[in-house]
Amino acid sequence: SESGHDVRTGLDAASLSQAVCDYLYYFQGRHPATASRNDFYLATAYAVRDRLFQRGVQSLDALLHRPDGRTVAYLSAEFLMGPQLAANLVNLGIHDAMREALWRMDIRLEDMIEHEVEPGLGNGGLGRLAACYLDSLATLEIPAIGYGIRYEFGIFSQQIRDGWQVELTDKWLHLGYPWELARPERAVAVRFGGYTEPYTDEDGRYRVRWIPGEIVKGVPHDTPILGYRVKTCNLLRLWRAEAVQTFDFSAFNIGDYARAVEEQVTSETISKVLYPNDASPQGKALRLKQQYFFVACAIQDMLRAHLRFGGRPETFHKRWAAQLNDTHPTVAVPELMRLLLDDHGLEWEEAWDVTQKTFGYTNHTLLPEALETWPIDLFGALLPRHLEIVFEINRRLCDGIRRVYPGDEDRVRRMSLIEEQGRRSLRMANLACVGSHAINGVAALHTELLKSQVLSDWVAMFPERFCNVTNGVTPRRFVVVANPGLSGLLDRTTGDDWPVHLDALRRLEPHAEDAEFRRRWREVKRENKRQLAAVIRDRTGIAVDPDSLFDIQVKRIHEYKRQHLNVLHILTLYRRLKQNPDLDVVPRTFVFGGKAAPGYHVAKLIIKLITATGDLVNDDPDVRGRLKVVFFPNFSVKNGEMIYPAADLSEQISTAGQEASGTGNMKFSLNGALTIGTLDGANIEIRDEVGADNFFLFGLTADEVRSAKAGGYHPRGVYEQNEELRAVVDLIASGALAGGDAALFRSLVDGLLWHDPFMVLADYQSYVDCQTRVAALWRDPDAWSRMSILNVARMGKFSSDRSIRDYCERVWHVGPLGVPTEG
Ligand code: DL6
Repeated sequence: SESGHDVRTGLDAASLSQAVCDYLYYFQGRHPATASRNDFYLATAYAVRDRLFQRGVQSLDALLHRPDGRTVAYLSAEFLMGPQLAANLVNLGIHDAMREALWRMDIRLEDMIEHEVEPGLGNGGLGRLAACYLDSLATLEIPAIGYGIRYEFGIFSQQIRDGWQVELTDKWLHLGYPWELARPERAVAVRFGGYTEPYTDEDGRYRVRWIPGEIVKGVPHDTPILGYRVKTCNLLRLWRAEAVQTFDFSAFNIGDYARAVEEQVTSETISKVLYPNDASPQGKALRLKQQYFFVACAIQDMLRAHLRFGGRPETFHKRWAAQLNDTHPTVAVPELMRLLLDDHGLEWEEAWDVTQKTFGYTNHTLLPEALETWPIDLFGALLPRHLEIVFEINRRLCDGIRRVYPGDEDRVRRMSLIEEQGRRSLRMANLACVGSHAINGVAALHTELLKSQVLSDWVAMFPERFCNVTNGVTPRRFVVVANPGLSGLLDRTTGDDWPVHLDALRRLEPHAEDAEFRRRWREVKRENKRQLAAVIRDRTGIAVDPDSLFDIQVKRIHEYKRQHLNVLHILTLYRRLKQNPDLDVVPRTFVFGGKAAPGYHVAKLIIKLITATGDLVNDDPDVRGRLKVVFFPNFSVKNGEMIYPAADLSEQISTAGQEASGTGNMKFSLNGALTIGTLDGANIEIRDEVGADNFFLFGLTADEVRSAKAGGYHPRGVYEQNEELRAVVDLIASGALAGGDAALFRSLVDGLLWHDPFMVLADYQSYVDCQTRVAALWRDPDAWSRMSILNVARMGKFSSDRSIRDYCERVWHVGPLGVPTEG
């Protein structure tokens, strides 16, 4: 109310202003006159959080009153949530009210938003997808909890020094993280190591108990996840590892202070840091400990809730639908079995039925190095009881295979949960497949390749388990929050329901023919580019022209994503200009961003190649500023929100068959960028939707890549037969980009010439030709805008709301639960 009484719940500027003031005074002990920017940011966040928790309590209450529905548990080692303030204001519908509230205190909301540090608890696509899905689950009013790890240090923060990536520790908790609430009273115990022993229970049944060697406490930290303009507020519950006994007084009393805190230090190590590898897991014991830690916490939490509300162990699956986000949480399968068998006394068949009905498994990559395996000795030492259960699952699985395929021992070997070659190891993807009732890939092509290649044996035996769910992204964060200019224009043109009915953007189509509308469309883009140019100037010192074509590739740095193919094109243009400085080229700003795994040398060298290309090109007098190459440091969700809206051209140029889906491709297109891309991942479906005429396609197909490789691909031959390619590769090899040091990029060049596993040279000419078509279209601004408008108009399919509806229907069999208005 205007009187300011609704200090915890009011949504008007007066209440909000009062709430922020109260927090400053009574929670932080600050006077507005002396409060720092961080003080104001925290007070603002707390005021918003009150309104979230109010809805969270109501949502839980609604759930309690209808205890028969299923709740989704999204199990994920990564959640890349991004900044929370602006997104929560938008979802609450109080962005303007809060701006006004702060303005009354002489504070700019933009400064608060800018000040926020994001929790980088993920590497890339997989973690960000989990965050988009939480947003959609809440928006669709589906009861859900995201379970994961509260890493003290998330993904490293990236600096560029002398053109190289330098990793700094991420300090997201440094100034306090106001969005979460620790719930120490909800802590659970997690056991590791030790041994098992058989015993006979009072009914004379054979049972097993696990005597652990170590016990760690998992403390939940809850972040409320509010849907867009609905009352449903779900939870992200991240677990922090702590010592059970934080202080060993017996050790302390005899003066051994160091040993007294030792247990605490080792326990807390579990949730200390996110492994910064995007697609190739390190077989580190600590990583397995992390995986079991959060999964054990989650399953205990789920089982506790189920039993508390009157459920029985054998109906667990009727309450919970649990999704395995890749294989990282797969130890949940033997963990649920263990609890049902050992703690609740179910028979094997019954426990297995419950387990399979509970889990679904999403695969996110075909890269062979990403298929997780754990050495049996390591797994058994850490989880001795789980290993026994895995062996029994495997025994039954192999028996089943032999029944269906008598004599086919090769098949048994391939499908076995245990890899017997070399160091015996446990194949997590096979465990996920056998333990789940549903298995899905993340785009149509990816699912097809999974079915025909990596998991073909599983398809043959369990065809009914397989389905596709193409990824999606949340239009709230990636358009409403990130691109207010475009959002306003869309609201005015199509009505304001598109953030929750993205198909409504189809209404834009007729406006593509309206010259005045196209002019306004360009104005929005131009303003976004102007803003990005200012930030680029600020962070890199490079001046770029907002009127040039912004050609952008932001994503993890990986050979299969082929940032170096992009560089070959840039150097091609550069050489043409050197040969003829008067050549009429389209002025372009090439922006790259993305992190390389710290141990991935080639990826780090590619970053150096990009920055070296910038050094060569940016100030060359012959170029006359027409080409600029920028490496935007520390790509993150927050930086992405600035970058996607400013793009003209989206680079989605992975080798066909390699990118499972991609989601950046969707974020760009939704913000009006045109895509240059291969027939890979979700690019294929994007092109199907926007129309082949509105998509710049190049390169080999996945089939062609396979046959080219089977037929003996000779990249050296491609190089020798293409004069321009040869000149560009020679330029890199010459040391001209490395101050004359011909050795610097030698390994990269040799890799391309002699192996080129990702077909960079094979796709070079097709890519360069396609870029020529891009340039030609750019010269016709009306044609470009028309295409850009049609791209946005036809992106409805790629809302994560659609993906979540698909999961609900095909995998989880759950429906929405509305929260009553009065609660
Ligand atoms: O499904 C989300 C995302 C896809 O869009 C990307 O194509 C894919 O590379 C990514 N995978 C990972 C690494 N996964 N593992 N394991 O992030 O998933």
